[in-house]
Amino acid sequence: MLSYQFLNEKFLNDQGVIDWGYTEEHLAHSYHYFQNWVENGNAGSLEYLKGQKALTRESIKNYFPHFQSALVFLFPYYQTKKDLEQVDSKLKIASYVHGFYGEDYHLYLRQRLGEIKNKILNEVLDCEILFTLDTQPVLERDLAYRAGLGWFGKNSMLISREHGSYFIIGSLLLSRKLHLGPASMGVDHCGQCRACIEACPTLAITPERTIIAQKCISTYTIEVFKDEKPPEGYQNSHGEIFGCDICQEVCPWNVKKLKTLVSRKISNPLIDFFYSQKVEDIIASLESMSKRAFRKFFANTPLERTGRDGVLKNIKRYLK
Ligand code: B12
Ligand code: SF4
Ligand code: SF4
Repeated sequence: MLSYQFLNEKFLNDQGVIDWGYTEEHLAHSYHYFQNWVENGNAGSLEYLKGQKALTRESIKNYFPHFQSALVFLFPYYQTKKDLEQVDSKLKIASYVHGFYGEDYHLYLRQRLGEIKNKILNEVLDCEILFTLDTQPVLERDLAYRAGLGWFGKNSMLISREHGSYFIIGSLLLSRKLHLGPASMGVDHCGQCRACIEACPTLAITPERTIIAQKCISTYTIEVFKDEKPPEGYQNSHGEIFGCDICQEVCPWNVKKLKTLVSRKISNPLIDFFYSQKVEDIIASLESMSKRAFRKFFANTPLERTGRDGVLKNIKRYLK
């Protein structure tokens, strides 16, 4: 891990950071892949990635005109993935959902980034700092690539040789340079491997290292709220009813990482609800819950996004 004056390893570990990098480049290296992806219709129903919003992603300066440098942090959830190996269930919820104590990572990691931001502001005066964590118009995998944190895998994940791909990328954008020097870009370590392409049940992975969003189980189970037909092949999945980890599970870089970890007992309300009841009982519990009660029970978890009907839709469509 890099170390820089006040951003030392101990402080960053306390914030849940496993690795971090620095870049002063505002232009995305892979913007043309993104542009082609949108033009070819592969964004599907993800309207927030199209039109003017797509153009913004070319340069961070379109979002933050005073941009001078970025600190990019990796927040891992691989320990949770390891812990979930002990859980035997017919239905699966993607591991990032449980990775931050079951709390929505947008809320949880925003606070962690806030702590890091405060630390910087105590040391560097006259600095404006914005954060980017998923929902801002920034190509975050590209930003992490520019900061030297990994390469773009064939499954389109940003992969680190040391840590695999089970991490969330969160960044701070600064109006000042910290002069940490240029990062060395990640080199492709996929080689001849095609494990992710072959494992994807809905054939959503393209030869251009991108995903056809409308075929991806993650889109269907998290972003599609109405009871639409699922992508072909969904029934051949492993019961993914919220997000999907399949193309990461088979990746040798994650397999290697998980082998270095020891699994622990894991518990949170989501796990207790979905992994310790029979599927019929889960459906019955959800059907007897009002939408309001669902929102209360799953408050601040990622499941609030789809609501009760969205989760029920996914379970029923999978079982059909
Ligand atoms: C929209 C979105 C989705 C969509 C579309 C995903 C996709 N692959 O396009 C859906 C809903 C399907 C999705 C699913 C998931 N997502 Co998502 N998602 C996003 C979001 C908001 C935008 C991504 C985007 O712009 N996609 C369009 C494609 C074209 O761009 P891209 O994904 O950045 O891919 C780049 C590379 O593929 C590269 N590239 C493409 N071809 C080539 C070829 C070569 C040779 C090279 C060098 C580069 C290259 O160029 C692209 C543009 O920079 C980002 C957050 C953000 N603001 O960036 C999170 C993000 C990508 N998601 C994330 C996560 C964790 C997930 C899931 C694992 C969640 C889950 N378990 O269900 C899955 C993974 C599915 C997958 N294999 O990608 C993380 C990824 C972390 C990582 N290690 O890479 C991000 C970065 C959020 C975050 N802040 O951590 N996601
Ligand atoms: S997340 Fe699942 S459906 Fe989407 S590309 Fe990966 S394996 Fe395929
Ligand atoms: S499974 Fe293989 S091809 Fe796919 S991202 Fe991992 S190393 Fe690359």
